[in-house]
Amino acid sequence: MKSDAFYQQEIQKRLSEKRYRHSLCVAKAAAALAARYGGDEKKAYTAGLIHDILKDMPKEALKAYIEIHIKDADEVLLSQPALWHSVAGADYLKNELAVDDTDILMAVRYHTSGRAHMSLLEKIVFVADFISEDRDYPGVEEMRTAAMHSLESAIEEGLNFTIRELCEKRKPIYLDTAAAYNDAVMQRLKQEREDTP
Ligand code: DGI
Ligand code: FE
Ligand code: FE
Repeated sequence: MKSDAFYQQEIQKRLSEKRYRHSLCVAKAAAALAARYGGDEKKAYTAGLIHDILKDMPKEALKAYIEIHIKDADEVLLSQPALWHSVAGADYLKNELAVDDTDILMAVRYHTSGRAHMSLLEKIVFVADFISEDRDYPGVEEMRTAAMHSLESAIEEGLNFTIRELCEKRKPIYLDTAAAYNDAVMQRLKQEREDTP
């Protein structure tokens, strides 16, 4: 593993000004969420910093990278360019940029799709990506409020939003995304049952 200063240079080289700024904002938001929820602030900052490292790689190059390096890529993954940068990014960070921390690699790998049973760091990066300072989509304030309440509520809100958007655009739902949504809802229902006297 190299220093944050090294990774900051590496992302600045590869990303547009806007995407570079987004990465710094996600790093900051992730560290703040880690402080709030008892996570590792340093790892959260690093994971946020590097989560979109391949976001600006041309689509054809990303596709080629996936075909060569990601042996278990399924049909949905191969058909959805929006998912490529996270899957390829984690592989690239591990093999080309000396990232050897599995927690961080998993947080990068699943930051777009989510998955069932995410680790604390995965949840933190997933949510930080939705609420970072540079975000200004309609509903971002509700997401920020949810994130202050619990990571799980923010994850459910985020996935609800993403899945509805995918349906509206007639796009497929990656199975990990569906599983992440079910996991969030089932956890909430279980909690609600326990809270009902
Ligand atoms: O890289 P960012 O823009 O910061 O954010 P991100 O990595 O969360 O990417 C968001 C995009 O990913 C958004 O346009 C929706 C898309 N996406 C998320 N889950 C799925 C998905 N696209 C498909 N096709 N299927 C999914 O399950
Ligand atoms: Fe991303
Ligand atoms: Fe991002």
